Amino acid sequence: MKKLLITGFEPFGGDDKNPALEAVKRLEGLELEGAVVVTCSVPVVLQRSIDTVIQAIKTHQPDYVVTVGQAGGRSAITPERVAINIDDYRIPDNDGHQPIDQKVEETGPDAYLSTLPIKAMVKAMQDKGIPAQVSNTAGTFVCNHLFYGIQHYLRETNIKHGFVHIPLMNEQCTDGSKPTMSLDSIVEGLSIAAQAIVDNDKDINFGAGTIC
Ligand code: PCA
Repeated sequence: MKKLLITGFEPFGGDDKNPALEAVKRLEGLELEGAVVVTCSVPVVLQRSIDTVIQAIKTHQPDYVVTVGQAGGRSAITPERVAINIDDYRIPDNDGHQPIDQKVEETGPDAYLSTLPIKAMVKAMQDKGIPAQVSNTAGTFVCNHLFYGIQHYLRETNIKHGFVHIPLMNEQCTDGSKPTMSLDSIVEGLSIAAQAIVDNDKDINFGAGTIC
């Protein structure tokens, strides 16, 4: 039986909830076909985010790692394609760090690509009626920082990792000014994406690019 570690960020930026953490609580112990899900919560803090996930990897010895965070303003579940070696925080993290134009890893490459089958994940979610898209930017805040840091840590292993951004939950924005999704749909989407990861050693060839 394979193991899939799914991590969820804590609330940040003055919010009292983060859909990533709420979703991860519901996903703990989920039995997929051929894998079981384990989870952990992650502080929205520069280095501690990476240290927390590395510790969970050491504890659980997973085959796959999916790190998940909130992207307020997105209307779909978005597996990220690329992590960049830049911290440029528009707001402080939960411990008050606000790096501007600093590297995540001083000696690391400019970018790492996700090693998850992002297109298979997107197609599986779309096929089951969950809005999903490939994203080509994880931003320059703690989500990108964690995505980059874990890719760097896992670079010489067979453990696959990628980051997924999810929309706000319905109750986080009730005035209609931002797109939202129900927690049930977010959890269903992440479960479908998790199964697609286990089912697809190699990604599928499926057009999901964007034109600016
Ligand atoms: N989203 C933020 C950090 C934590 C989270 O859930 C981001 O996109 O960087």
